[in-house]
Amino acid sequence: KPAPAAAHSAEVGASGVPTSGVPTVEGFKQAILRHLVSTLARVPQAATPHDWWVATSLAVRDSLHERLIATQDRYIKDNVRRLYYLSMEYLVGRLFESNLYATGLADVARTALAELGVDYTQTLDAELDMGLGNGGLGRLAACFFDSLATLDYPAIGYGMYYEFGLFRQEFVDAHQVEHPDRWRVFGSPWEVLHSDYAQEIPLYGRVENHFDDRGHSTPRWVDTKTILGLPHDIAVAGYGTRTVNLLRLWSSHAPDDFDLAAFNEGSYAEASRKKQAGESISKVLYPNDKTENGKALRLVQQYFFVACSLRDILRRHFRDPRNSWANFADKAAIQLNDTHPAIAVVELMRLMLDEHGLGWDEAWALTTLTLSYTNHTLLPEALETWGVPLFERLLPRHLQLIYEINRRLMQHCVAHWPQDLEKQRTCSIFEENGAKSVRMANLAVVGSHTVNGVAALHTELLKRELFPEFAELYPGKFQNKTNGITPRRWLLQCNPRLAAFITRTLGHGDWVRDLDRLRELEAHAAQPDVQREFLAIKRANKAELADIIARDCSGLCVSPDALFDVQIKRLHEYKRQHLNLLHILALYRRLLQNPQLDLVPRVFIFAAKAAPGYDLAKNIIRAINLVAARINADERIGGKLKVAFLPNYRVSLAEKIIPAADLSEQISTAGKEASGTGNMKLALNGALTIGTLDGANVEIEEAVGAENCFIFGMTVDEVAALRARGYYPRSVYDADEELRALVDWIGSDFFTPGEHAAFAPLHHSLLGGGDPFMVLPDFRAYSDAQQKVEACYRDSTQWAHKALLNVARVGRFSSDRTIREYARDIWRLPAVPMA
Ligand code: B1H
Repeated sequence: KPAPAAAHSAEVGASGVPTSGVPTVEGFKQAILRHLVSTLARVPQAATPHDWWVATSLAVRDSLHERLIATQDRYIKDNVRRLYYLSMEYLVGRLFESNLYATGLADVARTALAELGVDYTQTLDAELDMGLGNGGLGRLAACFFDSLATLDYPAIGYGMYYEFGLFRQEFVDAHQVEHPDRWRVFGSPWEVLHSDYAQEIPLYGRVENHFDDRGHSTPRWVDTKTILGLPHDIAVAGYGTRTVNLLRLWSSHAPDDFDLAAFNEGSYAEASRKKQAGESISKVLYPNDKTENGKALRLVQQYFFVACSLRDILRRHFRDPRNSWANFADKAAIQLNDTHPAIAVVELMRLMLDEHGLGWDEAWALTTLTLSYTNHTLLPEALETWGVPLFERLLPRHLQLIYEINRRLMQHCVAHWPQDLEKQRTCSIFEENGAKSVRMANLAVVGSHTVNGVAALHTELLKRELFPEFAELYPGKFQNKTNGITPRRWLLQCNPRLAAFITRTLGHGDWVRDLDRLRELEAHAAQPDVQREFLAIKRANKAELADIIARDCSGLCVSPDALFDVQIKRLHEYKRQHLNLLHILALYRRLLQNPQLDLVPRVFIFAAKAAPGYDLAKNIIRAINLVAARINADERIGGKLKVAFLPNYRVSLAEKIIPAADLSEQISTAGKEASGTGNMKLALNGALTIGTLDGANVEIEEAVGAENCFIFGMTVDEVAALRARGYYPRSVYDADEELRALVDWIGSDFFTPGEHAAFAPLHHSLLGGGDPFMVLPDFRAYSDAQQKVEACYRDSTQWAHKALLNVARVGRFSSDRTIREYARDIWRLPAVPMA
């Protein structure tokens, strides 16, 4: 008999922390079983998939945390410059596989689980998504952290530890119904609570002036209430490196002495009610992607997590005797992910002025040397403003400081535009029309050294349309940083067939850390065997998705040979899911008029959540669901059209849809989608784009070539010109007979027998409501582009060639490229590779 294998391959420890190497299969099996018994008190025979998932995750975490400690030790020892990323949202999804890949344990774990008789897919499907974000903005933050660790950049992500992430969506009678997302009721193996880093945060109260002997007054923020912040740490490991960074997410609590008086008087219930108020702050993620509603709790959330994070940053800085305020800006770069954390401008000033005794000029210099701000949208309804009375009640001292920041800003503006009151007014942090309010975007621009947009077109519009005065006032402050996606999750993990095929074809797997190397695929894209294999992979992925559609869409049966036409994103008018719906209706109508019509069979796949208060978005969901029911049941069209609306769109579902997509719908009104990132994920997985010249679509067309995607519709300038001329949907409607029939159809009871005017909100938005996102004038161009798609898809060789060229040419949309640019141009952040 051979000697039993060692549990670990030997390895030298770092910084006095014993470090084990990658465990052997045998060692890993033992670790799983040990966690099963010691943590879960389970025997293997009784273990559920959830138990196996926890036990395996804990075994992975052993390696993860050793590396985390080693990384952080190194950062501390070398007193490195760090990036601090402030974001209200991290749409992480599942961590099981990404941690397996990052620790190099993927194969070991697969074998170990197999030898234990445990199903791998069932195990990873036991993990609930960490859905602490709404959509693209939150997912971008998650991709950035994958890249930051992979590229060895020292970074800490600060955010909120929501008890409930984005709601779970269900369809009942075709309506969206929301349920709480109880993602952590059973706990999470990925997090660690560090109670010694708790923070106490003041809120409410009032400002008092205290006069010293010489009559100088100092303001004091008094009679505040205190909220306790607890940090929950989640390790984020890089791929192919030993660097492990941290997400530090804050949960809110009432302090221990929350109301001793009430408690001692026996008012236990009253005391615990106050405790609940303390905990409510981090209870739930606001689900209103882009629509601000001025709710006090949301501002409290923003301030709470910013205040906790800045205190944590200062604690870390001053813990090192080598540090002082003099080198603060050398050691910290703080990025604001949209305006949600913009209160950081003021809180950092307040900490320096009121708690550390710095003077205004020094404090302002340090603040603006440290902070930078990313803008993610031009939509006016998403630009945050808070009423001055609300500010006064919650953060009275901050309001005072904003007045002073604004006074100095206005001096600058008056000096720059002595005659132009309008420009001065536009730059003011205060909106004075009607109820006075604080404009967080202006605050963020003024308090940052750099402001960036998220795609070339978006940044141009940012400078030209949203902030032309600031662009003039601060030349050089505005930059572009086109978004990206991590190729680890969005190709290697989600599409193992395509990933293995690429590695085989190129003869290496270096593309996983250097996505530009996909370019080498170009040389193979015209080879028939390569094209055949690509199509076989796509078909296998589509067959898997077909099973999911059958499971999640009440048994709906779709053919993997049909064209899978995919639109997956939040439901918003500007994203124009209703333009897609009009096209579906057009095909259906053409088929009813001519059952012999030779159409390429298509499956239209949707997944989208609507903000719970967004009635029109919910009406569009209902319309798609009811049209789907009607079309899917209509035997006259011989199964040529199917419509599947998958419920509960989330990261883990995206990972199953994207590898199976043939066509990627990116059809927003030009100028409205800041970037888009789903467009990149779909192209990377070999879907062709049908899209407008909006957001990053512009750069995708540039990268893949106009002949390898389907661009249609009005440009930003054409949209503006039509708007200026005066746009009347009625005139487009009158001039296009087919379009007229389709709009009338939506207004009829055809899809809702017995229910009158079910789609009235949608119908009204298209016609009487002025069609604000210009769906009708883009319809004909869209329909024509779809005919080109169809013709191209019939020639599978040609299609495969184009799809392969898409994969080969989208390397620049790796978030590794994006992060390198931020590190170089905005953060001035050196990488710190672990030995
Ligand atoms: C994006 C948001 C957003 N832009 C407010 N703005 C939110 C705004 O909860 N809120 O209050 C939540 C989200 N999200 C998206 O960011 C853009 O629409 C996409 O085009 C872009 O790709 C993504 C990442 O930059």
